[in-house]
Amino acid sequence: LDRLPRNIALFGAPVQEGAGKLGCKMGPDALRVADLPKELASLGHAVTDHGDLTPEPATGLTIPGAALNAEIITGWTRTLDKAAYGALAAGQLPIFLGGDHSLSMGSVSGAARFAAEAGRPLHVLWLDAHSDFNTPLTSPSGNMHGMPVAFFCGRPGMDGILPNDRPLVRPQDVSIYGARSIDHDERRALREAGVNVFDMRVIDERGTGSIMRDILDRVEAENAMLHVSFDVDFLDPDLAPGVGTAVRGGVTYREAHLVMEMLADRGVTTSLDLVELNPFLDDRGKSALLVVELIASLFGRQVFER
Ligand code: NNH
Ligand code: MN
Ligand code: MN
Ligand code: MN
Repeated sequence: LDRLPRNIALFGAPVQEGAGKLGCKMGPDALRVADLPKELASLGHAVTDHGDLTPEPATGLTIPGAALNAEIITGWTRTLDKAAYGALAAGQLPIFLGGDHSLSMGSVSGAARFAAEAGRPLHVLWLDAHSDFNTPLTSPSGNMHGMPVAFFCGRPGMDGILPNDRPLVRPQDVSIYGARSIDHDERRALREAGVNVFDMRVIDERGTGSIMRDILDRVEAENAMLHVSFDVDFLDPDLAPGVGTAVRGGVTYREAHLVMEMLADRGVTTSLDLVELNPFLDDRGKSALLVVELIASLFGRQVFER
């Protein structure tokens, strides 16, 4: 088991323009009020909160199709790409406090850029009720939080947000876990690209342990870096109501902890997003508090030392 102390860098990314409902911009502060920095420090990690980032100005972009607030999201993507790359290059483990899921366009791209230079593959574990594989040409909503996986896998249609020759993530290195809402055109594109999709049905059938073991065995076998992107709506909405696009039939309390505990056992996580928490829709902070509890499991809290 590997439970080394980590050098953790927290970055707030109060972006909400990628989602269809307002409120995600309060996410970073809700996670701080729920004591995320103190919980991580109590587990023995060195934690630095770098406060909230701000998006670079970005104008003059033409994206065909439906991409709402594309210029704001482009600015955030450029800022977050640099923050992720810079933290990893400084030997830190960055945690991005969202903010909606469009922030992962930048955080994952920066991690991919660092991994490419380090000569290691980047794997992505996408914990989400949704697959976020739309492009502006397929999206039914135009909301860019439904597009980040397509963006960092290099699906066409979002040129100019970052350089087109940037390092991408290979679709077969992405595992989407917890899916139960996939749009019609996304489904075909996911299959054609070869993304690993573990939907709720397969989780019910195989169980968390078996699936996570396979995902983590591959990360270790390939000496890959691992970016974990935690969309709060991956959890069942009875547990975590503070999200803008709740879908029933989600991951249970124990299933979610087991995902985190198995990640902690392997110690392979190199960067992390906490996204889609909408404190305006929450019930007395319960979603924020649960996220903090789960992240403590991911960073080594356990019932019984093994
Ligand atoms: N698939 C839908 C869309 O593209 C919903 C995406 N919403 C999310 N994704 N919350 O995680 O608009
Ligand atoms: Mn998402
Ligand atoms: Mn989602
Ligand atoms: Mn626990």
